[in-house]
Parts: sequence; C-alpha cells; structure tokens
Amino acid sequence: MASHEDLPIPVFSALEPVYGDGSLLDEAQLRFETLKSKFQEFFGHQPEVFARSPGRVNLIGEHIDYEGYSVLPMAIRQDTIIAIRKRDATESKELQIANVNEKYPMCSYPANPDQDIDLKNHKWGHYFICGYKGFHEFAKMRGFDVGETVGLDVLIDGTVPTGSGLSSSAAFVCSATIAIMAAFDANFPKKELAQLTCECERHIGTQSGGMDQAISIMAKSGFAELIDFNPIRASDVQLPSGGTFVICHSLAESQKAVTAATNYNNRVVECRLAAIVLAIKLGMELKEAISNVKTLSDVEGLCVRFANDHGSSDPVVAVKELLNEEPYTAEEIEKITEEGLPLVLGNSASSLDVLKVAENFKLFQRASHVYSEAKRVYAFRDTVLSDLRDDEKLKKLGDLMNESHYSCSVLFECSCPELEELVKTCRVNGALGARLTGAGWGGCAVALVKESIVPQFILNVKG
Ligand code: NG1
Ligand code: MG
Repeated sequence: MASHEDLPIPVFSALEPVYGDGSLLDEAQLRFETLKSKFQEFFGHQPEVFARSPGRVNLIGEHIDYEGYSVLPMAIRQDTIIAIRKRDATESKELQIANVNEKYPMCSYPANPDQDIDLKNHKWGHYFICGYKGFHEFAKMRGFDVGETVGLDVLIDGTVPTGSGLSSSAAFVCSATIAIMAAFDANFPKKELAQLTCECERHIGTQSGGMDQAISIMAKSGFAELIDFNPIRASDVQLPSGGTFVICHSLAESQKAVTAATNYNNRVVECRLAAIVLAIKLGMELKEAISNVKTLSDVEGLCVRFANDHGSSDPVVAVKELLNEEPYTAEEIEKITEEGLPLVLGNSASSLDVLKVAENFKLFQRASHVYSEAKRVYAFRDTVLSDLRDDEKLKKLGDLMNESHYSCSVLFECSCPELEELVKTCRVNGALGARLTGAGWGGCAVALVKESIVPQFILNVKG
C-alpha cells in the first residue's frame, strides 16, 4: 500500500470547493466563495480550480535542512489558497496574478517558462513565477506535454503572516505549483512535488533547504512530521498530550529574500566552507573536497577516520578539535583549499553576493550549531517515542527547545533583540521551552506550554 506521501495531490474543482482532508468547513467555504466572486470581478470569468497549501511552524531543527539533516515541523492552519484559470489560445499570453489583499498590486508576467526572475526588483508575484518555472522544468524532465503556451488568470488569498518564519513563501509557492499542475491536468505524487517545489523556490534567490515545501505538501492533520532529505521522506510524530505549542510574533519582520546576502545565504555559504575545510582536515584530497563536499552531512562519515586517532566519531568533537574558534578570513580559508573562494563555491551568483559583503567566516560556530542541532532533532523524536510519562516528555521537549534556541542565538547568530525578549517573556510566564522558529532575524517564536495554563500564558505574553 502506498504511504500518504506517495499519493497524488487532491485538487478540487472550482464548482465544489473542498477543504483539506475533504470536510466542508463553513468558514473555509466562505473564503473560497469570496475568492470565486473576486476572481469573477478581476477577470470576468470563473476560476477552473482551487489549490491550498498551509504554512508551518518548525518545532526543532533550525538551519540544518540545507545541510542534509532531518527537521521536525508541523503545518499550521494559516495557509494560501489560489484560484486559477487557463486562458484559451485567443486571449493574450500573459500571467496575471492578483491578490485579494489590496496591499499587493496585480502583477503581470509573460507566459514564458524560461523567463528570468528579476531578483534586483523584488515583487510578491515572483513567488508564483517560481512555481510556474518549476512546474515546466519538471514537466519537461518527466516528458509531460504541457501543450501550447497560454496565459493564466490567478487570484491569491494568503493568511500566513509574511516575514514571520512561518513560511508564507512555501505556502505560496506550493499552492501556486499545485494550482498550475491542476490547470495543466497534471498530477504528480506528493514526494515528487515536495522535491520540485523545494528546488523551484530557489529561483527567488535563497539557497533554501526543503523543509517548508516538504511539510506544506506532506503534512497530516494531528501530527508533526520528521522530515528526512535525500530522498525526502515524512514520518508522523504524535506529540504527547497535555502540551500546546503557542506561536508568538516578535513583530520584527524578516525579509529573507531581500537580506539573503548577509543573513540566510551567508550562513549557507559558511556551512559549505566549514564542510570543505573539515573534510580537508579529516584527510580528504583537496580537489575531491572542493568538488564533492556540499554539506556538513557529507562530512559526517569521515569522522569515523577521526575516531581512530581521537576515540570519538562525534562530529561535534571533530569540529572542536579541527576548526579554529576565531573567525576565518577569506585568505585563511583559501590557504587551506589552495583555491579562490568564488571557485570553491562554484561561482554561483548568490554565493558571489555573499562573498562581496562578508568580512569573515565563523566556521567553528556554524558547524557546531548544525551538528548539535541535528542531534537534538533525533533526541526530540526519541523523547516522544520513549516510555516516559507525558509530563516528563513535555519537560524534556521543552529543554531541547531551549537548547536549540541558545545554539541558534549564540552559535548561529540568527536571532535578534525582539526575539530574545520574546523568548525570555515566554519562559518567565511558564513555558516549558521556547525558541525562535524558521530562519530567524525576526518573525516568530514557538513556546511549549502546559495546556492548563495556555489562556493565562497568552494573556501574560501579550500584556
Ligand atoms: P523560513 O524563513 O521560515 O521560511 C527558512 C528556509 C528553510 C529553513 C529555515 C531555517 C526557505 C524557503 N525556507 O525558513 O528551508 O532553512 O529557514 O531552519 O528558504
Ligand atoms: Mg520562507
């Protein structure tokens, strides 16, 4: 029997909107009805199909998906819904993307899957084009005939707050891709779609991992999911009863696509350089390290060699022994790699942007975070599966969340003053654990709170 991640995506026709797991919910129905009537107002036609994808909160496992390590997010109720109509051949070959929220003006793009996204001029509609390009690339690879190029009418309604670490971007890219897929009568299995949407969001210029798209597509109501990569897999994690995850916004917005060179992509580059330097220190030949090592998880196997001399194959120990705590300059790294950094990083445009502004590289700190955070994800899952009582489990999960936050804040430096204050406020008000969630530098924190104190907790934190 196929697991749920092998199943095709349920898309639903515009005439009969169905919500998520198939149940018709009044509130959701109303939202779809509004989308439908606004679509008629904007475009003078009825939409053909709707698609929906949720945002997510990451419980633990931050900034490690792009390093190949498993993460543990769950979907949230806030989502993006999209209505779409394929134009016929007589209409203009344009993609017209409108939003029910007036803050987002209508965007137009040519109906050309090979167009480049203008990254210097960030527009909200670019996320739709990520899905549009990704769908066509995938269709081509699979030999799926998309037929003659035609325009699309598209209307979006998103309820995931943007720049909040709850992945409004993935909710948008995933629902866009599903809508386009349905408009073109394609239906790819969930696993393939998770891979495809992860790759296509990179067209926006962030070198992101695949967590957000994977959970948005493979989430199951009532569960968090342990997401593995290469290949993408989701395993249900049933959380202990008696606890509630409360998501609080720091009110600092984190515009990841705009700050990529100093924040998100900078960390991706630092991790890549840490992995290459570590591989060389562990005895890998220079050329091999530069061409084959992409992530810190690629290096983990080499630590077995290290174990022979040092008695430990723990990569956290290898990092302590082999990398300097002092930040590295570009010249220092180039001395080790015997190659210029642009070439080491494959000359990718986004990496070059990082190199232009980076003063130094904190290889020790970033690698220490990644390896220890990867262990915490498994410790979290093992705690859930253990024989402990539920209240003991919750306490342990809270501790792991606190450790994760400390590592994000001190070693990975992806927090900010507003998040620090918020996490502290959560703990002072009785949270068992609290941490930033998502990329950080603003956005939300997630707190684990005993169910019985949730209403009071929310009042206190708001106050
Ligand atoms: P946010 O910024 O929360 O959407 C980003 C990445 C994730 C992951 C987290 C950090 C994208 C689409 N998402 O999430 O893949 O790396 O940061 O754990 O870039
Ligand atoms: Mg995002």
